[in-house]
Amino acid sequence: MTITLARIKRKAAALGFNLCGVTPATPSPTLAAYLRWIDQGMQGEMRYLARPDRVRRRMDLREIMPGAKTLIVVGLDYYARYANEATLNDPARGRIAAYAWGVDYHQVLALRLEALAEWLADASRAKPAHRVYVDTGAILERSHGQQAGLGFIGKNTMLIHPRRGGSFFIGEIITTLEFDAYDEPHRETMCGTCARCLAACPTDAFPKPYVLDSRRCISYHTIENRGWIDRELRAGFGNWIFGCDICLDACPFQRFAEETDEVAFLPFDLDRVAPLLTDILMSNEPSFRALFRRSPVARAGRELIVRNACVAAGNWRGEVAIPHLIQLLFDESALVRGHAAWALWRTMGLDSSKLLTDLHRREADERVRGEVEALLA
Ligand code: B12
Repeated sequence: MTITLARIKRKAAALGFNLCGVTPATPSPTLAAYLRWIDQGMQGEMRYLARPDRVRRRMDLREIMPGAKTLIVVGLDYYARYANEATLNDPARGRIAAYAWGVDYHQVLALRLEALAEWLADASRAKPAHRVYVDTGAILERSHGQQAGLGFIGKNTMLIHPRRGGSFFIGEIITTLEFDAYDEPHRETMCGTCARCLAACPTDAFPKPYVLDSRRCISYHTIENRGWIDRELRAGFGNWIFGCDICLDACPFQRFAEETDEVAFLPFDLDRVAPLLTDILMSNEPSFRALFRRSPVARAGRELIVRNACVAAGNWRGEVAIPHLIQLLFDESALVRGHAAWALWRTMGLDSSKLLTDLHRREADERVRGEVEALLA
């Protein structure tokens, strides 16, 4: 039996999805842009994005699933109003990007997409093969989303719906089922001359519109980069400790964003949104796990988040952080010791010289020694 677009959209809406579109499983029209991005190394340390097998899959979806005919792309809003801007921007707090305030979206979307795929198999009576993807798949989700009519690609590279903004997750079903009709692609872009997102980025992560250089992006560094954060970039991080919403929030279409109906994405306390930096700086493994229980932040692990909190503390320059930062000069992680040294230098200035000289004297790790030498120079 043929499934009409209206029918699958009704089912997707019944499963809680806010957007749904259907498009042929043809290669993404922005493939060339992706290949240029990889060529220029803009993926940073996210090496999986450049792996030849992953590149091949992006070029031909049948590499993922032989016989793939159709992509069903869905969007699920995560926008929530929890705290006011003053609290979110309080430099004594570490700010978490809104997409990570609730529970992990991968699970929420994947379960619903499986339910949609099951319904599709029953309703079509065709027993199509399918694959469900949320984020982790080797496909250009935003570009396929635009092709399926979900929205346009903004200069900040986000997929944006003209009447709901860009705070929605994307997921898809790749299926062997062929549809009689497909959705029209959305207009490619609606940014016009607006460039607010590009101007708002404090680390200048956009070399040009529609292109994000991960190596300068706060979101990339605070979530994906497990190594040292360039000293030159740190001051631009403000109080972000996990992800960043600046280029998204700067977009005028964000004013249309409505609070999500999805309780799973609503935070249940301020610690999931903007925890006190001192709570993070003084955390050990068990207290870190307790602080971020059931939050996607927990997956990043203590070392990474304490490193990020040191950067935020260096931007805050709050005296109450000093004892915790001094304690972190003895942390077992070199990454943490090095970033704590930077934060102390920013907070205490020359008064930190003795602490840093002592650290240099006892330090075995080359990177930490190099960091201290650069600061004292
Ligand atoms: C790697 C990755 C990141 C990296 C790199 C981001 C990037 N812009 O490339 C980092 C860690 C920085 C990141 C950050 C974020 N991410 Co992310 N990320 C991904 C992932 C896994 C792959 C993206 C990718 O392939 N990038 C390579 C670039 C080249 O491709 P692209 O982003 O699609 O960009 C396209 C446009 O630039 C377009 N293009 C190029 N030139 C031109 C010119 C014109 C005129 C036009 C119209 C288009 C155009 O072509 C490109 C190729 O399709 C996707 C999931 C997926 N599989 O797609 C999620 C995904 C893109 N991320 C998502 C989210 C929510 C975020 C954050 C908002 C999280 C946060 N708050 O911190 C930020 C947003 C930062 C930003 N502005 O992109 C969502 C986006 C949802 C949406 N509505 O757009 C996705 C789709 C995950 C999901 N399933 O929901 N992310």
